[in-house]
Amino acid sequence: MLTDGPFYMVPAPICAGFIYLVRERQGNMIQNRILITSALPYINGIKHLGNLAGSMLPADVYARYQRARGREVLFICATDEHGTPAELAALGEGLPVADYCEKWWGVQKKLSDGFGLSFDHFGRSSSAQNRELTQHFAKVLWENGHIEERTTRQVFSKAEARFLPDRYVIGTCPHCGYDRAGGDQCENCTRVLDPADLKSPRSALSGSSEIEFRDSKHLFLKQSGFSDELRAWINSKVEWPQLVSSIALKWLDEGLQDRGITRDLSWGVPVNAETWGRNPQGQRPDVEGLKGKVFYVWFDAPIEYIGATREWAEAATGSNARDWKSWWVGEEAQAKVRYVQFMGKDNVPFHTVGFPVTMLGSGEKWKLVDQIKGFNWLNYYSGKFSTSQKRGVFMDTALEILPPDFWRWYLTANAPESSDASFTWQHFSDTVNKDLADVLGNFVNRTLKFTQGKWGSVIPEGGKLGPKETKLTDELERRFGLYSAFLEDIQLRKAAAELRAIWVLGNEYLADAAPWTAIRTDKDAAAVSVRVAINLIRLFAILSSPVIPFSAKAMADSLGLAPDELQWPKGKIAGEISVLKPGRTFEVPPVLFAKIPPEQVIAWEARFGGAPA
Ligand code: B3M
Ligand code: ZN
Repeated sequence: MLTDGPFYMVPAPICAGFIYLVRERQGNMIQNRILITSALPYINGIKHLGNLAGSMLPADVYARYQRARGREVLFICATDEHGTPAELAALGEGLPVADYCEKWWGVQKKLSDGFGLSFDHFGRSSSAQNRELTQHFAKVLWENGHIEERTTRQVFSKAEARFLPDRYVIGTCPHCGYDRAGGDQCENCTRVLDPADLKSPRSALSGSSEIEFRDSKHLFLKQSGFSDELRAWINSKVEWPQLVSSIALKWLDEGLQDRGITRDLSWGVPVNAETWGRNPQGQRPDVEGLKGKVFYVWFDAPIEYIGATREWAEAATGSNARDWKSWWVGEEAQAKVRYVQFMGKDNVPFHTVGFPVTMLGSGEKWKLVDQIKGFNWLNYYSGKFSTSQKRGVFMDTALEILPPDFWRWYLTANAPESSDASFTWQHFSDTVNKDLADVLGNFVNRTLKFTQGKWGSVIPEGGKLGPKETKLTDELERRFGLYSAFLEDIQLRKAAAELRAIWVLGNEYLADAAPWTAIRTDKDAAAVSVRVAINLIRLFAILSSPVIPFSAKAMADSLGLAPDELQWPKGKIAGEISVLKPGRTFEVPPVLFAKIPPEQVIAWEARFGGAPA
């Protein structure tokens, strides 16, 4: 089913059967460079497991898989640093906002390393590269006539003596009636809003409804003119998950609104209208009126995907020189790059409308996204994880209490793909105890311990492969095909289920071959089965590496595997069970996955709060 060539077939399960989609082709071109971006975590504070599960982790699993397949991958992430929340959080910590961002970038970088998130670059949206790109896009959009100046009424809070950014105005959503809708977006119905749309507006900072609208000059991106082009583009993306296309199309169906892209703030990318030329109507921008404004955080944040690529390229020197443009712009990028984005569902509109309009309106050949993997919410029990209320498990505490692979496994196997998912401590411990400790860990440890006890730390010789092994490799072949196909198609729950089923095959094989019994009567038969089982450990290390890279490495290290012995299977799986030959030594690793005892679950429930009352 899968081939190593540039074309491969992806089974997409529909009803009872499969349809096969051919990937990596666009026209006659082969897209064999894979650009992967994860939604950019906002700078303020430590991200919770829901953030991790809905963008960074799945993007990492996919990046690791694609690298394992030998494809050229560029995996980009960054902190999203502009906007009022950063300003306010910095104020709260008594730090200048630039220092605040520097500090929290460091914290987030360390945590993402701790989880094994294998970004090629983890950048910062406040970088010089992003500033320059953002200003470039604004200039060409203006000169092409896609940006318009408008005098808008802005919310001014008398109590705070400042303009209030959109999301710090809350009120009742005009569409669904939710009474805590933000001035930028209603979190209940996901519609994008303008503060002026809200009924009964008030300040989210002080609660004061003593607010007034004042005139202020702002720039608007004329998205409405792109409706038809966007609709045709979205409709051409037959492989987008339904969650993503339906959100994208809902926006178009409601009629695209032009979007304000500047703010009355001090922290952000400055609007430098003095460098802009005339628009098609021959007008110059109102340089005076735009002085002191910055671009809206959602205008510069997606541009940071490009900015971070440039940061990555410019960090390399000499013979390591890297080129960012070939990933992002021009004929080569269009032809050879497959661009995949990962994000939570609330971020979809900005990636299917705002960012594409920025790129298309530039008139330059920027690379648009090919596939968007959107996620539903991971809830904590039946409520939301909440950064502001500190509800749920956060990336730092998660790593303090357990190794990263426990989280990586659970969050992949329970990815909130087709609907929202819920984290509970009981479900978490049941999952990792069963899948990781009982199935995988147990297989590795008992295989190596038994072998060591009978033959020493050496793969034994003797015996021949027979029908048991044929049955095993036939089943492995089938499951391996499905596993690869689900990873290719970014269906993570299904991929994890196949990986677990592959581990189970190892245990079933051992139970069937029962070397501990066979050894009494037929030492050769016992030798064959432990040799095969040790080869399965190697295969499991390779196949598990996208999801649980740390444990995969521990398994590989116990067998002393060299990089060329850790290649993703290319030919028939049958060949994979005889790679490690008799005479080769190994070490028994320390217990790979310690079980979580029931009393620990109770203790964590008490510490982190269980079901909301
Ligand atoms: N920073 C996610 C959020 O804060 C946002 C993603 C930006 S992706 C360009 O909701
Ligand atoms: Zn609403």
